[in-house]
Amino acid sequence: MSDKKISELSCPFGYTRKEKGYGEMDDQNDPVTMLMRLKDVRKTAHNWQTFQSAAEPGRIVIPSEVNIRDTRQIPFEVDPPKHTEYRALVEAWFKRPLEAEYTAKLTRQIEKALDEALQKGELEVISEMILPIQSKALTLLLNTPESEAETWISWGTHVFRSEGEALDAKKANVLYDYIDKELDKAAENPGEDLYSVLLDSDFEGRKLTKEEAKGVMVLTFAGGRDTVINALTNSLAYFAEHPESLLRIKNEPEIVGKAVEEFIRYFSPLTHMGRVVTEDTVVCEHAIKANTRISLVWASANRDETVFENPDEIVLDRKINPHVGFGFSHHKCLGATHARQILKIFIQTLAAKVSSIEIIDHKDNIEQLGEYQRKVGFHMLKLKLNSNS
Ligand code: EMZ
Repeated sequence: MSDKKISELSCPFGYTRKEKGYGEMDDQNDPVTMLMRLKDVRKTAHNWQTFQSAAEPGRIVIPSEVNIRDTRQIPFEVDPPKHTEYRALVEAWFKRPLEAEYTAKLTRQIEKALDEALQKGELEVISEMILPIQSKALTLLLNTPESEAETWISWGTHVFRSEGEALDAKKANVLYDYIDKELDKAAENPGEDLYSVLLDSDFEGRKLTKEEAKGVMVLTFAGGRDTVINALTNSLAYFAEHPESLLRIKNEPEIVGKAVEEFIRYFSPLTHMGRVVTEDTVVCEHAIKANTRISLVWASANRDETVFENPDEIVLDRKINPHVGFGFSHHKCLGATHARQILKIFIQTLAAKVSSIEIIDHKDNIEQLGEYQRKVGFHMLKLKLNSNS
């Protein structure tokens, strides 16, 4: 193995970001101009008139999902003013992770997962601990029985692709069919879960349709799966290589909020997100044609050396941290409150229970974006966790 730390995610965009500010890649014959600088990314995210999200469903995602779904994800693939109304319907629900009861349940789930991992000694953390944590936490967000997580765990880490492979329509259908069935059940027999709440929501003087509710549910399942898994796995690898940081969190628990933001900045679980250009325009002195795509490269913006001091280092208690790891402007991540709580409780619990972590084996998960290669996490990570007590 090389000397390079496995938790180090080097930024492949640095040269392009400094030299010209944009890169280019092809994606299934639908090219993308990638915006690399924080300032451009923020400005463009703001301008929904020229850079729209409400294109053909799946097209603003890179790699494009137009061939594997017809359902529009809501509010993600909608523009203002409709976006504002949809968002208002779900905003309060997605803030529930701040409630004491929710936090207590989430803490219990994570404590149990870490206790089990400590008992095992050596384990493959993604399949045996982190995917289960993500899935069980999702039962809290959806307000469904915890046992539902077993089904979601059986799908693996990414709902739209087979492990390490291209988009897989058959696999995606497993999710769509599942959501259809759950929505039918909720329509027939309403409860207190997100499906029922959505179907009972009023929108523009009528109830939300089943297709709209499905759009919210697909987003909730897909958007918060591999992103949360990568954030947790990368953080764990970091603490394996930085026991002094784990000790610091234990001794200075008040910095955990800052540490969470710094991990999101540094690991940037979602590399970029696209927009479709509605009229001929110019970015970074580069002409862009109407109906082509640009992407907002959050991962590059988060390493912008004109904004962040020592951008390629993890500074646990970084003071000024205007990162865009959860996106920016009206489309900023709806699940961010939930994700932050998971990460925060995970780190606190880890610091309380674990003294050191040994790396046994790993297999990197590397994204290929045209000429750029970016490590986003791991396909496999075998660790041994050692108990504090
Ligand atoms: C979409 C996206 C949302 C997409 C905030 O990101 O996440 C991706 O992982 C999904 O594949 O469908 O939900």
